[in-house]
Amino acid sequence: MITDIHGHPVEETLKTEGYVIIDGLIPLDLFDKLKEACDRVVEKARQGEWKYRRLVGTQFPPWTEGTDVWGVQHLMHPELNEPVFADWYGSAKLQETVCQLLGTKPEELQLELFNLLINPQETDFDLTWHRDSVPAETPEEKEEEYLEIPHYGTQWNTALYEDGCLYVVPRSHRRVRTAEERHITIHDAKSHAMPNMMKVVLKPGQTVFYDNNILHRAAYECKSKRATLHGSMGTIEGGHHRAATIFQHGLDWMSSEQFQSSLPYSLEKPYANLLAMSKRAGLTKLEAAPIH
Ligand SMILES: O=C(O)CCC(=O)C(=O)O
Ligand SMILES: [Fe+2]
Repeated sequence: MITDIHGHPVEETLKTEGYVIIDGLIPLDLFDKLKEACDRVVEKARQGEWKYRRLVGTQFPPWTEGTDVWGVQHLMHPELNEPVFADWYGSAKLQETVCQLLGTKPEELQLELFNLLINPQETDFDLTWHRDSVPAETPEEKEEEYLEIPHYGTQWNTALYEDGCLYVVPRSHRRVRTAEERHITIHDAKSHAMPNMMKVVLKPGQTVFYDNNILHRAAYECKSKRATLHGSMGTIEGGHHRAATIFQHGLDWMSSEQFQSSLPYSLEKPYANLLAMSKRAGLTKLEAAPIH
């Protein structure tokens, strides 16, 4: 059984708190290789050689404006030619953790997003308080409805260097916003005074899984090096809603033979499950419109 840093079963903490911190999901022999691969892809993204990147000034996809980079997208893209990313994304303990969190079996896992969050170079950059799949302006009744939709997936941040960028409001993931939270998310979205906010500090090698509907924001500082692996995996039960969340990131490059043949054995079934989700959603490409 996988437990969190306090010795509790991970799925229980995630369910009650909306986030859970776990040690040791990077095998020791991969740690340095991941750091080196990150340095290379960060350099390519900053040089503009890698065009799939998140740019300062824009929070949600698509990222078309700006030059300073805060994230590198699509780490498993065959053109990046860094197989260590898929090796880790498909590694045994990570898969076991995701299975335990989702209450599912390895053959039912779905391959999804794998990106990198980094420090910008020119200016600090704050993301606004948000829930990933509920826009701030959503009226209360709709918000309640959206929060009931099961995710059929989970997402995580794994820090390669100490990371104190993420702030969350514990236990906010399944209830509608209070009047004050609602006001902040709409009118003062970069507030540093959100009631009950908590800074999530990860030591190198620690992972936080968080419900993507927990109220959260991030503060990106150009002075402290950040290279935090940011991934998600789902289960075969994900429906149209999951498809919209995942495919808004533009994953059509994953339909290539080259990508398929680059995957380790442990990701073959999760990959087939991703393709099956896009078919069920009636998509002809692994792409969908932005949610925000
Ligand atoms: O930078 C982070 O840790 C969080 C990023 C985030 O909230 C997002 O990409 O939606
Ligand atoms: Fe987010």
